[in-house]
Amino acid sequence: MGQGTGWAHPVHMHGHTFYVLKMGYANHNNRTGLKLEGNSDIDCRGGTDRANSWCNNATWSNPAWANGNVPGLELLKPVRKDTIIVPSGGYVITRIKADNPGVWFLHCHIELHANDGMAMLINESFPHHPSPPTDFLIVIVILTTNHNHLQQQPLHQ
Ligand SMILES: [Cu+2]
Repeated sequence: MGQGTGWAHPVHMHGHTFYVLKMGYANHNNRTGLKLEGNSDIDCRGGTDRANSWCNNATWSNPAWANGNVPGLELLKPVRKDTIIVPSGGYVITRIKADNPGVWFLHCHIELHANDGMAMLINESFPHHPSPPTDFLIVIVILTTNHNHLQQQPLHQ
């Protein structure tokens, strides 16, 4: 959406399969197939108009859709997947049954995108994680591209 539009993203989730409840697509020219604008269900916000926004603060255009009150959800026979193509200028609504404790990676399967930050961890196991020891050593790894090597800096808390 917005400035970042142009790519579809094969988003993959570890630890689960998910149910696809709804997909929204960009508006296209029916004759040429060219994309005209992103799906109007999404408000990119971010203090700028849609064309100049990176859509990093998105919400539903219709505030009545908040809290899962989205019309048109397929709740009876949703498709089950572990990867889905999120269309350029569109969106996908999924849900999981949180019955597999762990910290699960959710990411774009285009490696460049995942490395650029299109990835997150979903923690469904907070109650199962012990506290770290008080003398736990934290190591920060800094990857430098100009010298093509790793630097490690130990950091004590
Ligand atoms: Cu991607």
